[in-house]
Amino acid sequence: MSLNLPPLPYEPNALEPWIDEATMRIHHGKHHQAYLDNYVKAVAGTAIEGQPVESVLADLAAVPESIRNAVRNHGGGFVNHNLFWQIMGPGTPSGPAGSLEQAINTAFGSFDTMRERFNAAAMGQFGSGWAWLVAQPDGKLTIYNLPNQDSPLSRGDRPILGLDVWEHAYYLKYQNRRAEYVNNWWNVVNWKKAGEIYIAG
Ligand code: MN3
Repeated sequence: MSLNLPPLPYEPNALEPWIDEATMRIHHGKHHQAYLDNYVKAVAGTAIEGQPVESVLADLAAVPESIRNAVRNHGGGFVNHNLFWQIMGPGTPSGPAGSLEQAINTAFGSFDTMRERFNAAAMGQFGSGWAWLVAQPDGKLTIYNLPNQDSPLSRGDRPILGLDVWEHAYYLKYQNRRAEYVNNWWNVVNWKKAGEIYIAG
């Protein structure tokens, strides 16, 4: 099995003005590509080469210790960004619908509360990492942040929404203004796709 960088599902300028074209090009073409290249390099010739990256991340303890950190960082970076591009899009509906909306109301009381808690997770991540809305094994939603490229899959959870708060995700446009980036990001969340990912679980 060979791994390829999935193309962006829209043009690199499609998320303007919220996420700028230059950031999208570098983020996808350089950063995401580098996670993939480094993952492929790390697993080459090992027992986990050819396994789905998601399954590998779901059982890091089974990964040989000599490459475990590389797999966690670069494999995580690869699948996290695969999701990130998908759950964004231009001209998307402004909020969740259907079962995802119901699950959000059940877990958080309201969409607004969910969004506040997600923003707090994104702002509370010290240094590089991600904010996550995940489905736990029982289907219930929860929110947390994880450092670096750690994947919710490694905790047994299924990511529904993830927001990259590494500086490479926003620094060209927003510099140190992470809060502005986080708030603006909601304008490009693809709720249709997020709903499909939730249901597919
Ligand atoms: Mn990134």
